[in-house]
Amino acid sequence: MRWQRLLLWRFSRPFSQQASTTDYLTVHDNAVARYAKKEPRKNTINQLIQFGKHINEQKLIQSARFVHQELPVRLAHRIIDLRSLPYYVVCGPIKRIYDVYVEAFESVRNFRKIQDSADEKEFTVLLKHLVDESANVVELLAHGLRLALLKASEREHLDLDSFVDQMLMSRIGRRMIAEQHVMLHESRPGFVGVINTNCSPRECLDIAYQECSRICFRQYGVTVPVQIRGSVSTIPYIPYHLHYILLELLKNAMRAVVEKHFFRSRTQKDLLLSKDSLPCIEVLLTQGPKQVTIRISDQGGGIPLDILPNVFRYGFSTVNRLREEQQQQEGGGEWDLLVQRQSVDGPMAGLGFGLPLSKLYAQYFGGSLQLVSMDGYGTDVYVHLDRTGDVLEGVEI
Ligand code: ADP
Ligand code: K
Ligand code: MG
Repeated sequence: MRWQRLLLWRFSRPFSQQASTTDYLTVHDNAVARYAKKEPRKNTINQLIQFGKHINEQKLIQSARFVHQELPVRLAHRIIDLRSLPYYVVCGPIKRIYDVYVEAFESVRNFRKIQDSADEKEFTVLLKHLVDESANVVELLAHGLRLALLKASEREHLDLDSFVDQMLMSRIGRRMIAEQHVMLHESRPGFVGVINTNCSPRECLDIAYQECSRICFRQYGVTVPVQIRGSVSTIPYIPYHLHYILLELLKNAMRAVVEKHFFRSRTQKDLLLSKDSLPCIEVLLTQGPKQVTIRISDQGGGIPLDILPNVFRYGFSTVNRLREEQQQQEGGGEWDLLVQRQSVDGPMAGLGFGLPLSKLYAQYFGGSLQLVSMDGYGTDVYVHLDRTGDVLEGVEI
């Protein structure tokens, strides 16, 4: 039975339609094995800035050559990882990710040697295409994980967290090197590729707050005020990494505050009262010689002790649980109506990737993320970011 499944798994790979012979698979397998033996070449933010500062044709060709060699190495490790998963995990959405990776691996690997500007331009088009193709990998992973965990409950204890950690850490890196090359073509003031040489945590916070307020208002019909204290200097950083972290943390904080202080009030009168008296989310910005720290404190009631060990697990969310609890209670009134508006895949919460993925983004360039819950009162999250730009990129390739 097992070998039949393995055969099915092997022969259902893409390209098997184009060359449905074992020859193709052997060539492909050998290539994956060969690339997976190579070590990745990591960079620091400062090295990337240094390289891309005064960009010219020759440097673009050099950059393209780097990506041309580096992407298949990083992809090969993940392809091997995906193959080591149990068969029932790799069907459905995770199989689609596997196909995307194999296709990316083959198309980059088979791209001709980059010798001149024409090659470089064509390669850049391919990179843009690959970045677009992989845009929904996180959603696929979340979906695949849910299905796998459902199936696994009947079979065995399945812990995919470190696998997902590696997948996503590697993805952050691959995206970064691909987009860095693509964006080196565009000159934006203050930017070298995707890196903002003077990225302002305060500005990122303002932007994330505005976006979060919009999402929160759409979801609950109310937003939570934020009070910001302290100031920090700018850092060389990739703004979308910081944006992801701040948006996810603010969403979590706002959701907790709204659910504790707003929806728990039962009557219309209470609702109107509590709308204006929601406790602020407090953000503190500080810096030391090597790090910038952002602390986000909310008074959303903290995290119950039985839930706390799970919050950094991929796919873990209390969104469903709340809905179930609510359905058990009679006459939820306004609360019922508003909870119904909250879709599981909605942007406010529910995917269960916010905390663990924010932590990965923080760690990618040498930072960290810690959560401290004060049960019954609120939650503090500390984000530490390197401000030197001298830390090598992520631990996983
Ligand atoms: P999601 O927000 O999609 O549920 P996250 O990974 O962002 O996934 O968070 C996981 C869970 O941790 C949340 O569902 C919530 O129960 C809990 N949590 C996270 N941040 C807070 C917070 N600031 N206050 C209370 N609970 C929180
Ligand atoms: K989670
Ligand atoms: Mg969240």
